[in-house]
Amino acid sequence: MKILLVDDAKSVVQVMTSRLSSYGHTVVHAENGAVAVDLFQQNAPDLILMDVEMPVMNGFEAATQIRAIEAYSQWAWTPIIFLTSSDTVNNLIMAIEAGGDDFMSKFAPEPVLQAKMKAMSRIATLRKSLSQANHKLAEMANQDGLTGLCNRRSLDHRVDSLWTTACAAGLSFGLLMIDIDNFKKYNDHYGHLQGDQCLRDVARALDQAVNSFNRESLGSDAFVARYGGEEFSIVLPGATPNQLGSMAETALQFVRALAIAHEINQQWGIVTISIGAALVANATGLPSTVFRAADAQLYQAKASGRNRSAVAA
Ligand code: GH3
Ligand code: MG
Ligand code: MG
Ligand code: MG
Repeated sequence: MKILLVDDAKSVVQVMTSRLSSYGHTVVHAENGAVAVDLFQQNAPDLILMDVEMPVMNGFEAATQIRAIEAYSQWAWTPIIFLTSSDTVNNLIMAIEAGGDDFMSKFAPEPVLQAKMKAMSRIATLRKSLSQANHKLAEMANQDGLTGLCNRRSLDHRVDSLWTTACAAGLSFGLLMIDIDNFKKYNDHYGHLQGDQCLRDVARALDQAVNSFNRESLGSDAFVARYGGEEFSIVLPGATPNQLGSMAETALQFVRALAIAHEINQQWGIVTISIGAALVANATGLPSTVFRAADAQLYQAKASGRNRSAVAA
């Protein structure tokens, strides 16, 4: 484990450091609570051993500050064991109230320290795998299982937040609604498994189109999501009308360049998409306005022949 040892008494630090190191742990030392809070942020330790009485900032105050910092990130809870010279009931209560997890005498016999460190190592290992699993779950909850793009849930969430920012700052907001042409026929002709593969390939092409757009329009943070079925959305926060049109053109070309055979897609013989594009110059009200406008354009693109984009003037 990486242990943050906080104590102002040199003799205690010397003994504890040599014992903990001999059990295979790495020790980072802070001489008071204020230094401990800094080192905690820099080092992300697995365990904190914290003295109570110290100059500048005592251990209870430092623990309170560390818990306040942890409150900003999910699943963060570093075990804190207070080191005390007196095992009074009052000290125990104060320690738990300050966010401590346990309480140990500085003069505890070595086997006690060793046993406690063994238990803490188990917790540290468990904590790491739990946190990894939770991050993985959070990622999966926002990802479309078939294509790996942002899913609808994540799209709604990101649009809400970007829209709020755009409204507050008076920024523009662009949206492309994309629909694969004659995809029902594709499934009927080639089967659903190949249909799934086609969706993955189109998703990857759209993602590459967005990445290339972002590289060219420096600082742009456009992203693509699977809206549902064979429909995708590209969100363009802060876009200009030119950028909106150029993003639509790039997306059309990237999908055409895949050259996926689709014998019964009108005269083209390959998979194509239609795009409806809309832009609000000054975001205000609800984002559904721009979704409706893009949908209306998508309808136009389909009605006027497919394999093209229609951009709201
Ligand atoms: P249009 O050019 O007017 O958009 O015609 P279309 O055939 O693409 O549109 P329609 O809405 O009639 O059909 C969409 C098809 O997309 C029907 C549905 O089976 C298929 N689809 C939706 N989600 C999936 C999926 O996850 N996998 C596969 N293989 N097909 C899907
Ligand atoms: Mg002290
Ligand atoms: Mg559709
Ligand atoms: Mg379609």
